[in-house]
Amino acid sequence: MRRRGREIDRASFGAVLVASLALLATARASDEATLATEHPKSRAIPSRVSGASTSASADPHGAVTVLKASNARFPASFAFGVATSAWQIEGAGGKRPESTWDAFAAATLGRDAAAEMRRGIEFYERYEDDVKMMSEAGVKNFKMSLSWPRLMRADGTKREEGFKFYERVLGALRKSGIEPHITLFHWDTPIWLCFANRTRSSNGVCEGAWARDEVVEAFETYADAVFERLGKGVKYWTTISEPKTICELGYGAGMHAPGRRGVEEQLKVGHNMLLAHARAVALYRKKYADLGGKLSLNLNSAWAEPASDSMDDATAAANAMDEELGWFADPVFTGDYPRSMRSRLGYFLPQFTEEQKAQIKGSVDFFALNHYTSYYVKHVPAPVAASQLGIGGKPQPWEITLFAESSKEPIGKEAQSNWLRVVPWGLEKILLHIKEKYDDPEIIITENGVDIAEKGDIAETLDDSERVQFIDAYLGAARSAMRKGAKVIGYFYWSMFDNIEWVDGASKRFGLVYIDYSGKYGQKMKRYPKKSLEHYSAYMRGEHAEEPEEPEPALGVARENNAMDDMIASFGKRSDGEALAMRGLGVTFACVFIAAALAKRVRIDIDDTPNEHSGLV
Ligand code: GBH
Repeated sequence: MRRRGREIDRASFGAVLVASLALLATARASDEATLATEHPKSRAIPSRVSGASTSASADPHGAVTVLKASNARFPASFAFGVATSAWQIEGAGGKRPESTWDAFAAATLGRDAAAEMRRGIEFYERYEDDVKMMSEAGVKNFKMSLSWPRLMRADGTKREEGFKFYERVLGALRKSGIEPHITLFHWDTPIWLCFANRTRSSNGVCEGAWARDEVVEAFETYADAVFERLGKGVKYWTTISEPKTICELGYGAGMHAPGRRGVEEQLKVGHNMLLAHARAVALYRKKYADLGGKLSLNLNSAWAEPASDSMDDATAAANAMDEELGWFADPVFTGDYPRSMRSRLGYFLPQFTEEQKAQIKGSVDFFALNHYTSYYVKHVPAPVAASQLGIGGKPQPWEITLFAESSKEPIGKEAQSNWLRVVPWGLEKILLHIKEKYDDPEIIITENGVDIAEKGDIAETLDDSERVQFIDAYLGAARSAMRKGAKVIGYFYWSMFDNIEWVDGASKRFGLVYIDYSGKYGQKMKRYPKKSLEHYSAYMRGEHAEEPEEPEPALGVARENNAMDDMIASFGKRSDGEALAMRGLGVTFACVFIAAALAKRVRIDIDDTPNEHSGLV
């Protein structure tokens, strides 16, 4: 009888275990719904042509699934925030001296337009109300940049008025329990950096700014002043926002300030930015380590998807990722530019000295990614005629061309800006690419957002369901990458407010909050929350946070004994193993309990020596 009792015990245990595992698997499957059903199935991108060591595998874990937004749950520690930048919101209040953007706007758009842009959204005057609005919306993390010309004079002295302003802003944020994430430089170069002797030349044309070597030291002096005066209590810093955009548009294509055009110069500018970044980080680590902040630089990159299954397109896409992301990410992680860039750009690409390499390598504490969109990449043999360039296509000597359309279909729905296609699965792919290629760093998505054109009246514009869907879909994609092992620790929506969208001025609207630019002076700039603010607030308030883990029942089973974890983990994908194992362990304990209870009851029916099997488990 005793024997029979034991057999039933085992059978019950097995049955309950199998049933529980099946339930567990079903629960997981229902978490994941394919939101973007028509994304191309993943294609592996081979190693770079020139034979650099790591391969840029697009998706090492098979097809991309995007977690359905309503189901997306984030770890309680995940940082949700909103982003802005100084020139786009502050305005020139406080007698802010001129930056290259003020001069460029005046030169290209005319004085009236430039004067409007110099008002920003009047954050300088209205910051208290704006911080209050953020606080009420549940904002816990605020990414802002500092205006370099507001803080430093040409002779290297500090502008007190500027520092006082940011002290007030940081004070207001602190009082509201909002964590500041500060970017030292988001495109608004002091105008004095344009000129050799730091005074304006007679024709006023910018003679270099970031192309001039002295910028590196000027940036270090600026960073030093900021760390010293504003560094206390600031835990997250980035030095330079989107060096690639500044190089390509400001110094390559001449479409952004300071409006210069030159292939060689843009590479030189990128080089100086890397040197300036590394110097600022080294300075912080040496002089301000006790402040305990983490530093990085914001790298923007689209995801480059091969336009076809051909080897040529796959290679072109891998090269495109080297230029989109590797141009700046490779140096800060490995100490030098991607080999594919070196082999194709040759002497155009400057060299680092060994000492510089050592300083640049490892100069980030986390990966700060700005990501908005994805493109198809087709192989186009150089030289490329300007007319052949797709959206985002690059001038000579790049052979990479990015296309918003494949031969058959657009890669995603077009936003208000034609460069921005809504492609949530691209975010998952780029996060996994970063994990694979840059040794699994912690990643903060420091910008992601969408612009939507103004509709008939304000009420209609405020009803921005497309933005709500965008946020859910992109966050779902981020969560999906996290489930596959990417260490994403934060996400910032760009932007909290509609703002001055560089050359496009007030016309492009990325905000969670609508700014009314119309009306008479004195009545303008009123703030109206959009539907998306309320929606995103739920994330920021923690309503999408995962339930805390159940405490383990005290059964005297040592946690290190994880053979069962392994077995259960093997039911999921390898990279999901750890998360699964944690849940699996809980289920296992439950199974064991149920099995023990069942066994006990059965045994009582068939055998009346109840205490004999008490050592079952
Ligand atoms: C962000 O960059 C900026 O950091 C932010 O200031 C800005 O408000 C936000 O974009 C929205 O535009 O004109 O076809 O050559 C995002 C990365 C890189 C996207 C340059 C647009 C230009 C495409 N940007 N890109 S095109």
